[in-house]
Amino acid sequence: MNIHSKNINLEELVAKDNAHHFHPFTDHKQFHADGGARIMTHAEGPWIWDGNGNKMFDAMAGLWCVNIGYGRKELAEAAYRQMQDLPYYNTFFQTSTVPATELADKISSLMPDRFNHIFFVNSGSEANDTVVRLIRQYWALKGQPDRQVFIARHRAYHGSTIASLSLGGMDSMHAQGGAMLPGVEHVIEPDWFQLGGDLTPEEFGLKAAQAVEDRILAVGADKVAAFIGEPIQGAGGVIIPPVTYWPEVQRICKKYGILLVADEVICGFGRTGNWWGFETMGIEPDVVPMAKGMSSGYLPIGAVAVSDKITEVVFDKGGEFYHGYTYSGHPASCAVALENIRIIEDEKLVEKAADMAPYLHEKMSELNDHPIVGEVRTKGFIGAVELVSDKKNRVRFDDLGRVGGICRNHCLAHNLIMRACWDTMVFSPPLCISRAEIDAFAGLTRAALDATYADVKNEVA
Ligand code: PXG
Repeated sequence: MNIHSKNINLEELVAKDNAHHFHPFTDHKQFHADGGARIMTHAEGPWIWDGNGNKMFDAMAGLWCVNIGYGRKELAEAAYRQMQDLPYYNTFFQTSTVPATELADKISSLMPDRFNHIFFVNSGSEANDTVVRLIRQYWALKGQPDRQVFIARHRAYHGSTIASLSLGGMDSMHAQGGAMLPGVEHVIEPDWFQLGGDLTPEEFGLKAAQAVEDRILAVGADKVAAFIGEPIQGAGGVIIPPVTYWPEVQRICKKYGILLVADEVICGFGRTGNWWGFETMGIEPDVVPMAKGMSSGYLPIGAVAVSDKITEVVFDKGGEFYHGYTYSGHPASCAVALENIRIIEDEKLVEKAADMAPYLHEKMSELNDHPIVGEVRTKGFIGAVELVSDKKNRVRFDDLGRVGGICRNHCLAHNLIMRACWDTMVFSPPLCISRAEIDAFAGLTRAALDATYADVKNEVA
């Protein structure tokens, strides 16, 4: 490994960061009181090093995105080559670049036949803003301009721009910044562990799907544009729906002629053991926003795959669609995404992840014997560990998120990076990890759970 950031002055960097860096999703008062940023310097495979030389297992693959793992020079070389040829040109006004065109063709080839057009963006948030504008335009062109409403779920995460935030179902985010986009309705999330009560998962899946139909009827079916959902909700706590849920939601959308949007920003590019989460969950979407694993996070890029049903209307009747970004189809990002996809295909990373998934499940499920673990669930290479005070009755600790925070800190102290979504510990490691690395991950998780248990023992039933 050729480390260019080895000789940094850590103290000086942290001071500069405290003085000038406004971080996303950060309580700055707390952050500065805690001593400031952990500066990451280099990484290889699933391992990442900080400025103090700590080698950490990155069970989050960055922010659910570094699917091929860190340190793949081929991607750096693809960007270098492209930047020498053509660092930038736009894709507006009847122009394109070699990698943008090649990537549209490639992504289309990875999807079901009906997805023949790919709109490029720079992030998952932009992808979902594009979804809203495109679908509303589609219905207007179809002569049904009243179809404006999007149905989404509580605890969904679709991004942080106004439209994508409005689609998301995070109450704490909605509480900041005033009015949300009108015309978004939220229904219950298919989270059996938290909301299932005495129902079986299968019964609860049908109940959660019924909430979609109830809301369609309450709003008026002729006013609903689309249902949007992550095949597996990520930031909401890796909510893997019961098997009954998605087929029923699909049936309901078809019944009322409502478009279905599968947000593949986390689930896409192999995360669930197939190329797409909609394959894993048996969904037939009309529109598919994607990002993250598209370039494994090496450069920012996202896209919206649009099915023929929609392009036929929008292309034929719509004239110019007044939408796009300066960096839509950025050539360097497209070149990197193409190289990322080449690696996933050539190294059969999706197939390998599917083959390795039962082992990941088995090792992590061993944690089910732990006194504060209420459930371990996984699907492909995404999963969660539920922290509870009473295993038998699925009872949470008081002050939701507190024990998750304690556990996350113990993970970090054990050189393990896991996210706490309230009291749900979540993981989505790179797809390339070995059995030995899974063993190491499960071992570190148990150590962090033991340390957490020691802190909260007197609260456990
Ligand atoms: N859709 C889904 C399903 C996502 O998970 C976005 C859209 C938005 O993507 P961008 O690229 O605009 O961030 C996401 C992003 C977390 C966390 O804390 C998760 C995301 C982003 C930031 C933090 O788990 N997911």
